[in-house]
Amino acid sequence: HNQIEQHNDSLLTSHQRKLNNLKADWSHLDIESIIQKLVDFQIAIPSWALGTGGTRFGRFAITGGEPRTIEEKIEDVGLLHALNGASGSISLHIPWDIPQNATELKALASSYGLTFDAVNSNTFQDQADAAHSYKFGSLQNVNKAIRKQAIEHNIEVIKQGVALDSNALTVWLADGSCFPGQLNFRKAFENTLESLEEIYSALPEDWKMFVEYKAFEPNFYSTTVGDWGQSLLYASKLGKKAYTLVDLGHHLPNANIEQIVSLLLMEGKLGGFHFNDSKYGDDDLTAGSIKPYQLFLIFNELVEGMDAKGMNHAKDLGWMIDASHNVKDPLEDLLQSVEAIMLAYAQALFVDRKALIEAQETNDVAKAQEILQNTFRSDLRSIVAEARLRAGAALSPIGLYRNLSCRNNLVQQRGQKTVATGL
Ligand code: PSV
Ligand code: MN
Ligand code: MN
Repeated sequence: HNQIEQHNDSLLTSHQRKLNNLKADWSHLDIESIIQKLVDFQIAIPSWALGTGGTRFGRFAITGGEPRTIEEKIEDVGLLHALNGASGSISLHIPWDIPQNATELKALASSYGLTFDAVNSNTFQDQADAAHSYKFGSLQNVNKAIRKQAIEHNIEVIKQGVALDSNALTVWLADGSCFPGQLNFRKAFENTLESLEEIYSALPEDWKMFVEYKAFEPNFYSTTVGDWGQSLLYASKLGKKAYTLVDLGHHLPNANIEQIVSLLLMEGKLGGFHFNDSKYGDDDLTAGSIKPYQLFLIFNELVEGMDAKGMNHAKDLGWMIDASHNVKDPLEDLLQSVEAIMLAYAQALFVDRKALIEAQETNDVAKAQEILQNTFRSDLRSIVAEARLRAGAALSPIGLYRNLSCRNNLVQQRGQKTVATGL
């Protein structure tokens, strides 16, 4: 903490100057309440993004000091949270993560100010000790015994999550087909729904189930939860605890994600996000690295829609990152993702809503565009930095991470050739 204070002191004068200019330019806004919203906003870090990433063509180790255990993954997220004050939870993927002593893990997490976000089940890979293979799908499988195995795994994940005080299960299925004729779409849907119903009935009262959709990969002819329409269909049939989860990389090219978000919110069925960015497919690149304007437009709909419904921005949806790459230090990569998400949120909070509604009501198209682009093109980084400062975090998270040689320290502690569990 001393190190954070020293770091902040060294940047304070320049920070203050930028912030004051910004406040003067935007004096019509309630800046204090915007800063408070940014302080409250937390984004969950995926446990699987902390170590070696890769593609189906290969995996390259990170620069060393990779977390080997859940405990070390929690330490890494604790470090991120200390630096940016906005990464207050970790999302586990089971069985890539095998939480053994929930009481100890909770104590460790809370010593870093962390909680456990949604737990993820995994029926897209075969486990060494499993009786059945998921080669032809899990919850959709034509074989009831295989469906049962997948259902039981999900129920086990819920139990693990309950012990960790998590309150949501994310179900992403690789289920689908590779070739025409392989699958009866209706039966696959019905089997999947029936399986999800069994999982749903094992959810505690205050839990949510997130049904994540994806248009393609690993199946390339059909995916059984392939788009937001199918996810919404499952979630609607399941009941009020089931929601659609939007992963930004899971759409067909050029999909209007902001419109999807707006309508899911309208229906009360938007559960949350897996943030990442992409140029081609499910690239899982750093959030905001390719299409920052799209990220802003999504947040613009989120703020508009959540305010219309009186929702709490920080608490009422699941905010998660699902991005990882291995040409960067994963911790720096995650700091960049969180920063991009916070910035897009800040930009959306700065939009002149009243003027936008007026422009929309009078079909003043150019004005509407001006309003959105005006905030998007304004440099709001100092507002996000101010939120970090108030949260006791660093004005420049990556700057401090580098100054303190955090990666080197991890290599010293853990060794050069450590390999994280998981993908
Ligand atoms: C699938 O592409 C996905 O987005 C799901 O969320 C999985 O759980 C995650 O990636 C695993 O990498
Ligand atoms: Mn995802
Ligand atoms: Mn994905």
